[in-house]
Amino acid sequence: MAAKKKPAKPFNLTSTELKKKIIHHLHTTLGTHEDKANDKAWWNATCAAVNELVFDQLTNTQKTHAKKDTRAVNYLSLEFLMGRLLSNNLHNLELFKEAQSALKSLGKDIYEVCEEEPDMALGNGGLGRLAACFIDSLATLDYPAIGYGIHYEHGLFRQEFKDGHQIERPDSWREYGNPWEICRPESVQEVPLYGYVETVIDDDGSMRKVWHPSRKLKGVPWDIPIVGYGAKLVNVLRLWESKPGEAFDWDVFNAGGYVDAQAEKAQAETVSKVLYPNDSTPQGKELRLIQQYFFCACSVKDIIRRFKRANQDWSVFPDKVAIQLNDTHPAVAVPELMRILMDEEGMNWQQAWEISSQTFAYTNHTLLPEALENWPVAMFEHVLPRHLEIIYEINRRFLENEVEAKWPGDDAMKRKLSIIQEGDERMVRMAYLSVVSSYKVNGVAAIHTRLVKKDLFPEFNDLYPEKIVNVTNGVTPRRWLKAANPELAALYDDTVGVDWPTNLHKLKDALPLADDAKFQKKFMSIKRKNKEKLVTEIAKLTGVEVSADAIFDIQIKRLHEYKRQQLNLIHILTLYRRLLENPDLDMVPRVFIFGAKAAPGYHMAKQIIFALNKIADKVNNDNRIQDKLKVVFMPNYRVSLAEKLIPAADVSEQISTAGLEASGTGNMKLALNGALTVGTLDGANIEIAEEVGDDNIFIFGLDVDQVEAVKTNGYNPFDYYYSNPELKAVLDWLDTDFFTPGQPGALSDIKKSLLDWGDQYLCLADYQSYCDAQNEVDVTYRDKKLWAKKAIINSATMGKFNSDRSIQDYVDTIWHLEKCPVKG
Ligand code: GL9
Repeated sequence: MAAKKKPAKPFNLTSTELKKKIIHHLHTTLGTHEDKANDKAWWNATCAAVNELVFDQLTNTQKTHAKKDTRAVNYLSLEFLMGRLLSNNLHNLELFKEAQSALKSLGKDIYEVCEEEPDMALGNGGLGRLAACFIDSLATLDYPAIGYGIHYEHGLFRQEFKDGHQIERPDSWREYGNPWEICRPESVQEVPLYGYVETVIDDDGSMRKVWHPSRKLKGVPWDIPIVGYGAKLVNVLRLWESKPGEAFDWDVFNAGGYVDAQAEKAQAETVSKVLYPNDSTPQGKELRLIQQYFFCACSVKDIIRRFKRANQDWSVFPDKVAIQLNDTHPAVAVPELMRILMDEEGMNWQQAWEISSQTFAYTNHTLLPEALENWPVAMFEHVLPRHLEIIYEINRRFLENEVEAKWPGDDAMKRKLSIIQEGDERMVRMAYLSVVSSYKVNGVAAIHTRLVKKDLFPEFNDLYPEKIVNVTNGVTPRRWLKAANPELAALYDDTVGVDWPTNLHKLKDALPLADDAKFQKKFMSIKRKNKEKLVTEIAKLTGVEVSADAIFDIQIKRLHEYKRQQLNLIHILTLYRRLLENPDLDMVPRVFIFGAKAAPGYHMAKQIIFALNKIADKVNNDNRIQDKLKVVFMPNYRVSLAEKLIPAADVSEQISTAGLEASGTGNMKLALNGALTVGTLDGANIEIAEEVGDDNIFIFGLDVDQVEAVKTNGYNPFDYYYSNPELKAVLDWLDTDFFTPGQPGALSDIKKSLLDWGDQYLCLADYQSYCDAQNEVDVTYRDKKLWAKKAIINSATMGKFNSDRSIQDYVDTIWHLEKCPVKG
């Protein structure tokens, strides 16, 4: 199959021209020269050279969008997990090769230069990374869009291990500045907080509410250009930094109250200081609510400012503006818009609600009950008194009109659906507020959406039968294949043509070659090279020596009991035990690789990390087992590390309890890079299985219906413990001091959680089935040709999981945007 001719590049820059630009910036922007510059300076100079092109195109885009005033989506998210930008921007500008040879001629290796970039880790995990993939796709597809978030000074903590325990260290991604961002002081916004609400009766007898806030913050916007693939369009990610507002007491400062004034300043700046590191369990902390309100208030005002530039007629607001709530975190934007429309623009409730309820849409990302955000009413009232009033009124009208009409006289139903949860401590249910106030609600994978309708919001689904829709997640193939796995990308270029990065279904054209010995060899030798690179990285980061001949079996994701790293752990112990009993056991050598951060306050998650580290110590240093088993826990898992791990994976672990992983996105990235999934019928695994076919995935364990049945019938983990001697032996091992010499019981909590504490996530119920699936992996891997075929099929059938497809689904079912291309 011949490769297609490449379309014209967005910038026709030769490597010599690019080199000139880099040197120019080294001299004039960095104030250094070739003999003195370190890699950091070269990185900065290369970024500056890239920015010359990007900023121009950003200005073009903004001019075009302002002139055409087309409908845009505003993606509100407390998290954007961007990772590094240089390599990605170079790929999207189609200048990576040119930059590579420019730097090479300067004696620099582009990959080493790219390593200088700190990750922009302004997110916790899947939800934040999804937002990053989505803004890439929006720009690539020529849709007008803005991402709004917080300019955290410290992103997700840096993880270190001390004696096997996780230690959290501050992340300072922009300690020495960040070349990608532009401060926009001309678009600063003011954010009121606290205080009280006054009811004013005007002369004509009408009533008005006036909020008298007692504090004001200032929101300073920082813009990060988002370059679409082909660089036709450059959208922005606008991140707000908090500063003391105008009300800041300069008089106190001048009167000698230097320390007090500084303290107040520090408090204001605290709001955007740090990302909350919680994965799925919100903390009811006042600062978190203030963070949410702070960025929503700034963003809503900014949206209105942009709207007013071209419009006088408020009724067209919902035609021009879509606001997507990335989970309930930005839900306070709803009462904020209502407040502005009524209290500042003078609309009545009807008019304001008409606009607001046609503007917002909400994405639900999880069914975990503990993840649903509920704010104490008392705290809400203290911080946002006017917003609480508005929420009460939204609730009153919802209950008295809609719920009453559907279930007349049913007070139990009203209590059940009320946005305000009654009880000892009254709570605002942010998910209910979001559902009531949005014109569409979506889940993130087919099964997840089904469960959102059936279990999470069944009454809302009866009340609004068209409202809940599915948009299955996706990942950007530019970062996760083209940039992360350049050799596989080049193989696809040669095999299916060069337009797969925007039309991932094209990879299917490689399917007829899945059986072709020559193609298999090429495909697997790329995998081999990626594994060898990872071998070096593992040695560098952990000191553990592993062989690229082994199966690389990878589980990378946040550490959470529902994701069941502990199930992986007990299977590893099972293999270890078998090997100790029979060192000549015939098994394909396996390296189990983990990457995961635990929420700092999540005890069991931290215990699991500790246990895996201790088991790794023991296993990796046990000569008896002849290197057949290795365990590696890579510290500080993050986007840039994922980019090294994913291309080197043979096996992808996606083993959550069925019904609990809303979608997953790592599952898509790993399969796209030719890993075979060992997984449950959960989240997007189900859709992955549909694409690759049942023969090309190792499915095990209970499905959603069986999980439900087991739970209703009364699950008893001891039944499995007593009936499975191998399982019993492995769990009992955790009570000894075998892995923690001198500290018996140091790993006992894991056993307890799987037995005494009820094994909430049904690890023991799925244990045997998991071991069997893992045995299948071993058997299959021995047949090199068969494995290669399956790996190729996995990669080549991932077209559906392109985030461009997700975005097009959002556009078709929720946002209804029109493309607005920009000329160069
Ligand atoms: C998550 C889900 O748990 C994932 O299954 C899903 O793929 C992503 C994106 O939709 O959203 N919801 C959630 O709260 N997180 C997710 O990853 N958590 C984090 O981002 C830490």
